[in-house]
Amino acid sequence: MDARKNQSNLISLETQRIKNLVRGNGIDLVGVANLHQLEGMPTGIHANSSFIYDNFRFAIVLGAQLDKLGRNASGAEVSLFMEKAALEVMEYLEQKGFPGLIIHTEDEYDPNERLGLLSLKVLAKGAGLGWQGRSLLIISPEFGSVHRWIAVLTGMDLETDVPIPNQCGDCFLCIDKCPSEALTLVDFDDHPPNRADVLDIQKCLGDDGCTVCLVVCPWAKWKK
Ligand code: B12
Ligand code: SF4
Ligand code: SF4
Repeated sequence: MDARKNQSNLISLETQRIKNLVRGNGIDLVGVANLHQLEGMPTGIHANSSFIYDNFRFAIVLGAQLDKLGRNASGAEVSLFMEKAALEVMEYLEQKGFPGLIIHTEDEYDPNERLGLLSLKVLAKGAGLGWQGRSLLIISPEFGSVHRWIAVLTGMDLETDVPIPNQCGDCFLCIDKCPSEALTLVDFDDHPPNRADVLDIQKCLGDDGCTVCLVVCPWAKWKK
């Protein structure tokens, strides 16, 4: 009994240490998701993604508010800032004997289907950092949609966070304001069955810098 309690205290302590390390690097949001509860999520690796689930059990998800480096900072600068914080987590995990794997902010593993190695939105949602809005973006209570995600996968035992229920309510602004009608209204609580039912990736102007669905969200909070 005592051994089990000690083990659970140790897991709690390690989780707090990692979260403090992340926050100490100026990252706004951090949470932990259990990868095995998310098995089956869409991934850019079609052949065999079992190496992910065989080697890693948890995802430490980091979120940075978009204008935290100032209004003039570019997306690339915010990504670099996040990469540095993620690398420090990797270093900590490696010192403890656990290799890590970073899911980078913008990497695409299937550029035709437009899929990342894992969806950072699924990971952020699993880590209790926000819900998947009607725009498919993750909406956090702290900043709404205006943040960027990065994640570090690990085999180290960690305490997981609790997912947040959807709070879009009667709002449909992202769908109404999308300039290219790329978004379709689909009724879902946790997530829609298919991305294509909600978002037409051919019509979306995200590659050209469109952020309308992100900025119109009433939950969006800018720092300055
Ligand atoms: C490729 C890509 C795009 C493509 C495709 C978009 C898409 N929604 O997939 C295009 C070019 C269209 C695009 C556009 C934009 N993007 Co983009 N994009 C990506 C990228 C690199 C991969 C996305 C991916 O793999 N999607 C997989 C799809 C299938 O998953 P999904 O959208 O999460 O939704 C499905 C699943 O999540 C599923 N699901 C949810 N939970 C669960 C749980 C289980 C168990 C299962 C089985 C399924 C499931 O439900 C959905 C339907 O199936 C990510 C980075 C990353 N690695 O995640 C950034 C990312 C998603 N993009 C982002 C942003 C901000 C944008 C834009 C605003 C453009 C911009 N100027 O920045 C627009 C917004 C468009 C929109 N409304 O979604 C941010 C989102 C931040 C946030 N607040 O959530 C990300 C995370 C980049 C980052 N590091 O911050 N993007
Ligand atoms: S990024 Fe622009 S075009 Fe794409 S879904 Fe959002 S509002 Fe529509
Ligand atoms: S704009 Fe409204 S419907 Fe869209 S994600 Fe934000 S709260 Fe949800």
